[in-house]
Amino acid sequence: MKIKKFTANSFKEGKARIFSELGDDAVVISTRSILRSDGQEMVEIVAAIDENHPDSYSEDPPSVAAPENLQQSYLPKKSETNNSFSDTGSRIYNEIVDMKSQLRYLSDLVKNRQIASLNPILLSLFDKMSSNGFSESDALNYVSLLNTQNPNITEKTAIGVLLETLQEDINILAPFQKTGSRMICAFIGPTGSGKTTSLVKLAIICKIVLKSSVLIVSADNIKVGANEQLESFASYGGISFRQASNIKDIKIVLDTEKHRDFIFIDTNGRSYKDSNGILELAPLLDTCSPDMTYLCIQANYSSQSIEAIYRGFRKLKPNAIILTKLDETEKFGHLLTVFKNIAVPIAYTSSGQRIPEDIEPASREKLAEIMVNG
Ligand SMILES: Nc1nc2c(ncn2[C@@H]2O[C@H](COP(=O)(O)OP(=O)(O)O)[C@@H](O)[C@H]2O)c(=O)[nH]1
Ligand SMILES: [Mg+2]
Repeated sequence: MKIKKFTANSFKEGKARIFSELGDDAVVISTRSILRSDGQEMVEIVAAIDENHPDSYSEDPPSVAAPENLQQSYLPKKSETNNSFSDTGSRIYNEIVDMKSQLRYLSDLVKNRQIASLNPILLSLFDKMSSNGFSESDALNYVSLLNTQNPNITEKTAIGVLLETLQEDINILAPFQKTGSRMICAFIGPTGSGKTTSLVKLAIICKIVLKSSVLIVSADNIKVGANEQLESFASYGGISFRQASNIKDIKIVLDTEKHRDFIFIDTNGRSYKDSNGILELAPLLDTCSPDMTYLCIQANYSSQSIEAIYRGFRKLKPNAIILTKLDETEKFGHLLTVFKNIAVPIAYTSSGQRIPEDIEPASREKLAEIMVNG
């Protein structure tokens, strides 16, 4: 297969050159709009031709090595070329690929035009957001909004309005309070996501600040040393501790600890990819029927991973998220995708290992601030 990159003034011109140079069976693989250094908009098209195809234009060796998957997914297989039905199929397929490329080209074009229409202040804000982890399209959506509101906006006002707009998109949950009846809180999430540490931090805060009667229960019977670790944390905070290695134990604990204000239940970490493993926790949670189930997620994961973790644990019906390891997170703009795509609010943020200091109720202001300014 031969792959070649073309740069042209328009998509139409580029396609004409592709067909004249590579032949009628050339396939457009990708298209993007680019800006030349003199500001001229150009289109860059990557096209390919299967040299095994009977109509292929040349016997020359390929100028660029073609990845295996491109050969498999974009071009008709050689055996199919003798079959008119397959020919029609591959022609339709090529047209779809072509249309998708054109759509991508058009969306790039719109994006480049939007960027070009920004004044220098909004352009530098767009750059700042992009380098702080926002996706290009999110950054552009927000600054374009500012552009339409007031084209002569100052930097200070722009940042102020941006922070306010972002805050509206951040869904948070107020910290829990003593309610007068027993509150059961379960902590779930991937291994190492900070479940045990967050649980102990909150348990100590409940005991000291809310002057509550608190019990910590370890239902983590997989991780070696998990019970001992939690027991020593509990004793460090002067908090009662019980272990429950099965559903029967949990029932006994809940029946005999009715006088508590709070019961905090620690669970085993599970990989978000292990849906069976996650579902194994369901009977435990059904038995406890927690008032709150906190899903602990590390903020330093990519937005795709965070969303995948949420999707993995969604079956256990978490009510809120505890975002952990903010202190080990480089950029925060990616969290916007999380706030927009995950229906569950953020309850707490954790920014360190110190118990109990390094946890606080989620704050829209602080989250928006770190997203924009790092
Ligand atoms: N830097 C940092 N470390 C944390 C934070 N939360 C938890 N950790 C550490 O991450 C490790 C795993 O935490 P742990 O609570 O045991 O995770 P679990 O497996 O989900 O229970 C421990 O070393 C914790 O001290 C945080 O917010 N920041
Ligand atoms: Mg743990």
